Amino acid sequence: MSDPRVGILLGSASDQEVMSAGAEILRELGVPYEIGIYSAHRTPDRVEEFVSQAASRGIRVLIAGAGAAAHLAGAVAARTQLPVIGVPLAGSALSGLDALLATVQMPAGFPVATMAIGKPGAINAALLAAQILALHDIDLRQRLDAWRAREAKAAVKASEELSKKNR
Ligand code: RP5
Repeated sequence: MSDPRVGILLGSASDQEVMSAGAEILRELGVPYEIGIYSAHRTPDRVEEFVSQAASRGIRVLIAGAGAAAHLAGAVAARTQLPVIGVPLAGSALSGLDALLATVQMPAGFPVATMAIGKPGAINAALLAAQILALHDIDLRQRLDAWRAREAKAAVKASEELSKKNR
């Protein structure tokens, strides 16, 4: 794959399973990405290093997935003008509501585009990142169209099977 255009940051190794659903979508769409564990509290210097070099390395969108107090996306947004997409993750005693509020409630000035909690959020983050890149990439736009067409076809097929079973 060529140089990464999307950087996916995970707050912890425990976020891997859910966030890899987004990585899979980027792979399907042929969007080069890189993924790594960058904790805002355990390894803040590593976050700083990665984010400060991201734009000059060709990365155009950052996705940050974290759970619990979930300050990762905000910490990333504080350090870059690249668009930052936050994915709040469940797993804590509050099932992701804590992460949702921490991610979505950024004070004015440092936007984080916040997705749904968990796997749907990870998938939508990848699709939104691809859509941002597709603004300047007609081939990617076509691959996104094809992706949506496949989704529509699968929904119609599921509906037909459901009708058949209930005849
Ligand atoms: C957050 O706390 C991580 O993003 C993870 O979702 C949650 C729990 O992390 P671990 O204690 O499993 O490393 O920082």
